[in-house]
Amino acid sequence: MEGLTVSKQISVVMGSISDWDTMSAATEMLASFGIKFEKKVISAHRMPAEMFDFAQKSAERGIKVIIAGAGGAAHLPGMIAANTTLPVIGVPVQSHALNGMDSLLSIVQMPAGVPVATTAIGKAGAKNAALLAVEILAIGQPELNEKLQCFRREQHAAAVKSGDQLD
Ligand code: RP5
Repeated sequence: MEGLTVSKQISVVMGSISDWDTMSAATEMLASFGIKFEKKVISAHRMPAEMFDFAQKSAERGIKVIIAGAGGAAHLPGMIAANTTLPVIGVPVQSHALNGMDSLLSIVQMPAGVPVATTAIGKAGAKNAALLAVEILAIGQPELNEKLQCFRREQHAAAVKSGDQLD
């Protein structure tokens, strides 16, 4: 029913289906906050026309934040950022050849003027990308902000309780 539809606010894109094992950590985190998201494989090198189209049309589709994961010569986050002013969060996927250092440096070393917020390599980075996206959405959304506060409280309690294992 029109008017009740909540459009997808976050787009999670990855350079290859081989990135899904990492990027699913981001979508699981978004789902835990009840965030509507879309997920896509868009390769900067194998699907360049689709990548440009995606980047240029995301804002008008209602997307608020783009999470882009890629490995190796990881140009996807930077090239998306070059074609939109939406916030782009880049996730370096752990590559086989160089353990993700190639991915990290490809994503983080953006020239001044075209930012990509780069997270850690691998699943921790994918989770944090989702949390960063939620934090951006939560600005001016008290209910979502309260969910973030609750997440931090639970994380704190779990960390404190983990010390019991030392007894
Ligand atoms: C990148 O190349 C992808 O992001 C992926 O991490 C890497 C390898 O892709 P596949 O050869 O596994 O499809 O574009």
